[in-house]
Amino acid sequence: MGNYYQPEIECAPREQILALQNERLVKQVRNVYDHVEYYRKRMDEKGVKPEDIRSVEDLHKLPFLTKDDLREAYPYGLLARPLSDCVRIQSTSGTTGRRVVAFYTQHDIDLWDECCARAIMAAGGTKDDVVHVCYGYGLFTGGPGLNGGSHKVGSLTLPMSSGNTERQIQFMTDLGSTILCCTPSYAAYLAESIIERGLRDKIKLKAGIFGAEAWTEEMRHDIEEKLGIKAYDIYGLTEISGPGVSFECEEQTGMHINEDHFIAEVINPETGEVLPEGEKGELVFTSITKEAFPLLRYRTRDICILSRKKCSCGRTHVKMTKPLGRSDDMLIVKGVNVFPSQIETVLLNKGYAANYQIIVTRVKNSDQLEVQVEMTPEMFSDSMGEITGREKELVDALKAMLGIYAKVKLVAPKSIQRSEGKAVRVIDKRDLYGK
Ligand code: DLL
Repeated sequence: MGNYYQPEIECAPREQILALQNERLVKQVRNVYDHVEYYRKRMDEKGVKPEDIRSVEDLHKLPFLTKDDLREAYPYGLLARPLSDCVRIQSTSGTTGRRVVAFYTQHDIDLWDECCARAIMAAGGTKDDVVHVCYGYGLFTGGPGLNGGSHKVGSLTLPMSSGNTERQIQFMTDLGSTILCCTPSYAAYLAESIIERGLRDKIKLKAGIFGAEAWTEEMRHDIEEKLGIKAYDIYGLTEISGPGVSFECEEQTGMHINEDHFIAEVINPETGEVLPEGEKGELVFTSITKEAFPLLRYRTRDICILSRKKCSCGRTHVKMTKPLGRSDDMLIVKGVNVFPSQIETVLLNKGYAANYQIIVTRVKNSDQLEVQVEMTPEMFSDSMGEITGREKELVDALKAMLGIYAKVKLVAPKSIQRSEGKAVRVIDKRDLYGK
């Protein structure tokens, strides 16, 4: 028997989930049409009436919503409840420089917390756990989301927020934290710091719940080994609530999407056509239980694949792969598509830690790709010959993976600035789209 927060819904038969989705979708469409002018206008423009949407099968008739719509409607244009019913806002971390503000009623917060509680219990969490949350607290959804989930489970919650690594480690050892929640890049940094201080035997961690940024399987193994834990992925976005839109179970073959709250579709990002299960495309969500800020057919720009294969954990909700890239962050270097995760895979395979930066410039109309990589302390050497040899090895491995030349510069351990939130992996200096 697995460890579930709401087994009756997490493991419900497919027909039951579908019936719930149909009922909630019909209500939500009517609700936004009646209460949100922005939706009414968009639906009228497309010639769709609420009564045209009778089940999930009709979802494709609705217009998509994008980040541009959110910006256009900023701040209150998509609110479906009076502001006096709202109790909270959260906002995106702004890694792409665009802010989005999402609103929540108390009921929205409760449901969001439940989604995070499902994720914590899927990672083995119980009321006896000490949940160490070092996602940022504040406008970012990471801290508040996992904090709320941990309360629902009844675990002892340490609302650490990000930063101050000394203090993180001290609380972790003194209070015996058992579940660590933070970005994978911060988990890797904490792991390094714990080992450096010789405290690996003093920590009691058993699991980690890491998300909010892309990370590879190689990075997962690295963190698992260094901290002696099982590392679970968690996915979400501010617009749809925050962390806990989907989460990994012990099978670790994708993340279960909380389908009683969010309907997932995968589309061709070029044409908008809905793709069949198993095909790779852009993930689109419809929130069917949100009161304050319900988004219909919201384009996430995250590229993934959905799967309804039976899961050994007993959960019946559809699974998504880790985001395999974004339809808008893929780098095109010398005409070749480059995903930062491909570069990370090469580095970790060659024994480097995930401390690197990708710098793209354009010199005389020619793209230049440079990867700066930190050496591990064991690799660090004064011998130029040794360093040059290592750089050449990486150049060849990157060429094999990407098909193009990337200059490699090895730098001293700890010289690339650490992030307490999302790591800045790519510096694109080309100004491709104008300022
Ligand atoms: O990052 C919410 C979150 C907090 C998720 C804590 C997980 C843990 P935003 O700042 O709005 O929200 O960024 C959302 O981050 O569209 C993805 O591109 C990326 N992302 C989120 N989780 C993952 C993940 C939070 N597990 C955007 N793997 C999303 C890869 C992720 N990318």
